[in-house]
Amino acid sequence: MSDPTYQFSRAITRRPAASIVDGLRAEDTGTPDLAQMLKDHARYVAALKRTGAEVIELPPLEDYPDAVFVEDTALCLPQGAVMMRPGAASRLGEVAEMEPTIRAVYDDVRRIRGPGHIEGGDILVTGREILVGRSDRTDAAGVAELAGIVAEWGHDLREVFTPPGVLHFKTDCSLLDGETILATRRLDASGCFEGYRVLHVPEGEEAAANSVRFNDLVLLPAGFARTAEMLDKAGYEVVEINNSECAKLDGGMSCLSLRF
Ligand code: CIR
Repeated sequence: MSDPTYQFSRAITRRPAASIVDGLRAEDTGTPDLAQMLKDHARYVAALKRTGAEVIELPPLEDYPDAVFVEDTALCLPQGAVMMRPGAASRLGEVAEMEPTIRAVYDDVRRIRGPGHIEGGDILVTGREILVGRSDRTDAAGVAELAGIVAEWGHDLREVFTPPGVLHFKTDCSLLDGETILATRRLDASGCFEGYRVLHVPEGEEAAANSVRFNDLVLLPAGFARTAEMLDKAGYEVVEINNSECAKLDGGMSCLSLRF
């Protein structure tokens, strides 16, 4: 039987726009290079397709510099999809840009209407529940509104906390299978993964925690040899993808797609 937490037949991505240089970032570590980002993005899309999935590739949106990070605009579940309400004001308009694509593939589409905020990067769907990390982008009202919607579809939602200074909950963790999570020690120390099997990214490789399990592959940002080796030894098929340019904007592997 297929496991909806990591087995997907489709994904949605959006090509980065030239305006990516204006993307949000916590700290300035240099201007992202669009040409390099486009190459990395193409490799990312190719890896998704390699698993046999269909990838809906959306065109760049110059008006929204962060629109390449599509994950933050929606939550895709087997029963339906929920349009998010980003906490970053400059990203609110990305949701309306995504909605027609979601409506084309889902019959049941709900919306977070507010006043709360919530971004997809703070949501980890596991085999037993939906974990949502409160963060600077996701507040209690946003979590509560989502909890009400997913309860109708039979999902338990648990509110957890993104560590201070970390953009999103999934900046520090990813799902490897329904019961296994790749996480930083700092996030696991909060106790939010009790009862799960947790693999810790080695010290100094915290940025590798934002990976994505997509069918048979784990897409891992390149340059984290010890994490790659650990996952390989644990039996996962790892594909390393350069993430240097998205990393300048606090983005990683999960942010670049919606998967369903
Ligand atoms: C932002 O600050 O919103 C973007 N520069 C990065 C978003 C990354 N998205 C994600 O982790 N899901």
